[in-house]
Amino acid sequence: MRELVTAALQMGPIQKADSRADVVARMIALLEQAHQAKATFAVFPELALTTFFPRWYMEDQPEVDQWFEAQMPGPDTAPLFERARELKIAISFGYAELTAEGQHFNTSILTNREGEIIGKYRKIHLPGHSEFDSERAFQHLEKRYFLPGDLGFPVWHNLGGIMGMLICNDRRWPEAYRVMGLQGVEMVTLGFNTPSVNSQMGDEGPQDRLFHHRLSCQSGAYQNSTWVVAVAKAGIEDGHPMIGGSLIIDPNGKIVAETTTEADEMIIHACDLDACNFGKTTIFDFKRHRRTEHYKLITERTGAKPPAA
Ligand code: CDT
Repeated sequence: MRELVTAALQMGPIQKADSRADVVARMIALLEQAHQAKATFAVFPELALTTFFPRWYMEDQPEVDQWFEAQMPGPDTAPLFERARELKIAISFGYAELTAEGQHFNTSILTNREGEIIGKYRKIHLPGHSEFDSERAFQHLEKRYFLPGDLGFPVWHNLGGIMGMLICNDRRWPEAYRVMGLQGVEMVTLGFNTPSVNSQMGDEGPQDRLFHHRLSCQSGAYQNSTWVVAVAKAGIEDGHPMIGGSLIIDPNGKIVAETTTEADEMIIHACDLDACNFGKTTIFDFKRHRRTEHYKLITERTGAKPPAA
């Protein structure tokens, strides 16, 4: 048994006017709750430090850059790292990263229990669009503000297991889990900000959005025999609702914990990383069963192309 007591720390809405200091104080309060419940690993959402700013169309680069962190930890986030180090809780959270070279990424980091950053992932599947789209009920401008991640899908030894990260829309792409599955991943963390309504199809509301979210995360877990810890930023940000439904999913694809609110809320589970072994050595023993000679199109072709009639 390799038990990792893991807390998914869902965050309620962050309004445009909320300061980083206010948000970090909320994150520390959640971390204290996780510590009380004996967690040694705590996972926060995508873009945990700010409102989901890609819903706002901006043309002025300094205005855009105010949502980004040029340093991690920086002056605003240092207290979070400090408290995590004192409590000996490893953490993972998402933020908008501005590099020294001026590149912008939607990023997530992973620390050890000493508060040192040991892993970084930059979101690869950026959803949405790059120009103002008057056809949509609201904007989703991730392709405007971020570059696609350039670090691949790495995994890291941490906390006695093998860990990887995805960010939000990545969870809908089976290739993302599989690349980590092929490196033996045992726990995938992912933060998300998912609007409660499809901006291009008003009939698709929160129940459908939650259904697709669970479907994507549960199948990723099952098909790679890994734990998945999916954590929302939820609730209404400046009039824009987002789903909750933070999940801890076991390597069989079953949900073992799920949030019930759209506010700051903790769910926790003692995840036995050895529970990954059965699937990895039987039905999803990749070495024995995968037929890579038939998978070439996966990397050779991006868009679907039906055969000639
Ligand atoms: N943050 C993020 O990736 N959200 C997307 C919304 C997709 S609709 C443009 C998601 O997959 O939940």
